[in-house]
Amino acid sequence: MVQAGNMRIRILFILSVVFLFACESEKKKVPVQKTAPKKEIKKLKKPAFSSDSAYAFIEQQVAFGPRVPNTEAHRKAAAYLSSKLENYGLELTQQRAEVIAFTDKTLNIVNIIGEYRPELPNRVMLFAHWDSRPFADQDTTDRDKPIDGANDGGSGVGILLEVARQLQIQQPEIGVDIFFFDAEDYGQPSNDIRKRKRGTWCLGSQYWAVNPHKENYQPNYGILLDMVGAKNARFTKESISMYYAPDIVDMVWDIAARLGHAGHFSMQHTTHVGEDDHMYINKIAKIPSIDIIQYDPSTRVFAPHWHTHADNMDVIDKNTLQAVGETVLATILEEAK
Ligand code: AHN
Ligand code: ZN
Repeated sequence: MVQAGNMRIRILFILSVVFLFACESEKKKVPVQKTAPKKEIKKLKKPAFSSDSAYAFIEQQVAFGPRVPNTEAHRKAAAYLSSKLENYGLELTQQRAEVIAFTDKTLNIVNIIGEYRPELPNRVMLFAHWDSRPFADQDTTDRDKPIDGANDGGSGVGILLEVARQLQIQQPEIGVDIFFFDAEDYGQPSNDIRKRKRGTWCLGSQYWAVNPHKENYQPNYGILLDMVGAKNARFTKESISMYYAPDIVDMVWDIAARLGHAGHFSMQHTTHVGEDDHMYINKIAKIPSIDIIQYDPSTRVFAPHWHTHADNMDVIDKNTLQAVGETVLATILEEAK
C-alpha cells in the first residue's frame, strides 16, 4: 500500500516535470512562430541576356509589316529569321508546307528550326510562333486588317533570337532546338459567321508534330513563349501545361523566383485559355511542353491589346523581356549541369 502510493507520487512527479519542460519549450517556440516561416529561396546567378537586343529583334520583325502567310512581308521575315539563326551558328532547317486555313485558302507556310549542338542527346526544345494575325477581330476599328503582332508573335521570337545569340557566346554543354512555328494565329475568330471548324489554330506546329523534321526527335521537354513582352505581364500556370508537364512548370517558375522574377511568374493557376502550339507538341509529338503566356485571371483576357491594332511596339517593355529571357536561359544552363 505504502509502496503503491509512493509509486503514484513518483509517476506524478515525473509527469509534471515532463509537462513543465514541454511548456518551457512551447514558450521558447512562440516568438519564432510569430513570424511566418520564411521559405529559403536559393538565389540563382543571373545569366547574361540583353533585353536591348531582344527588343531590336522585335522591332526588325515588325518593320517588315504584318507577317501574314502568302505575303511579301512574310517571305522577307522568313529569310531574316533563317539567316539570323544561321549566323549564330545553329543548324538551319526550313520546313515548307501547304496548309488549308479555315477560309479554305491554301497557305504557304515555313517552320524555321535552328539546332544548337545537334549531336548532343541531352536537349531542350524552345518555341514561339512567328506569324502575325491577319485580322484584328478583337478591335473596334479596321477589324479586317492584319496586326503588327509585336507582342503576339514578335516577342517570343525576339527573346529566342537573343537566346540563340547568347548560346553562341556562352557555349553551354547542352543541345537546344529553337523552333519558329508558322500560321499559329490564322485561327477562326469566335465572332465568325461561318460554321465552326476545329483545329484552325497552330497550323505550323500541327504540321510539324505529324511530320517532324528528324526521326526519333525526343528532347527532355519544350518551352513555348507566347506574348512575353508586354509591360507588367503576368504569366499564370496555364492549364494545358499543368496537365501534361506540371513538374516542368514548377521547375521553370521556381527558377524565375530564384532570379527575382516572382512578380511576373505568378503562382496562380488558370483554367482553359484556348489551344496553343504546345497542345499539339504534347498531344501528337508527345514532348512534355509548357506555355509561358500572359493571362489575367481577373479580366479573363490575355491582354487588352490582344488581337487588336494596339499590339504594336508601344506595348513592348524591356523589363518583361529581361525577366523571361533570363528565366529561359537559366533553365537551359541548369539543365546543362
Ligand atoms: C486561342 O485563342 C484559341 N488560343 C490562344 C493562343 C494564341 C493566339 N496565342 C496567340 N494568339
Ligand atoms: Zn494571337
